[in-house]
Amino acid sequence: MPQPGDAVKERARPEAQKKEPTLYKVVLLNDDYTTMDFVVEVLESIFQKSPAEAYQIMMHVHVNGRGIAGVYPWEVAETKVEAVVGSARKAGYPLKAITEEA
Ligand code: TYC
Repeated sequence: MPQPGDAVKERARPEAQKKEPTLYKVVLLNDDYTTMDFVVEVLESIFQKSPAEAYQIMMHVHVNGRGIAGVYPWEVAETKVEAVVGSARKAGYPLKAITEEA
């Protein structure tokens, strides 16, 4: 039977338990050539946004130059960026997405 005070039962560092995994923002950047419709499609298909939210985010990027498409663990964020850039290039658009530590 484990006893109170057994090393394996104790948390060596209680704060380690609380530590969040590092998250990254996927930031969409505005440009003059990618169509609004294409950006909305990207937000719906790659970031699982509703049509209303996708339109809102797209307009935010259009007006402010940049905006957050989503926040994810590093590998997921990098994969989303690759998906955005891949589909944009395939469609002939210069749309850019970057990751930033959240
Ligand atoms: N500015 C683009 C236009 O007027 C639309 C746009 C929005 C492009 C967001 C990129 O990340 C973007 N067609």
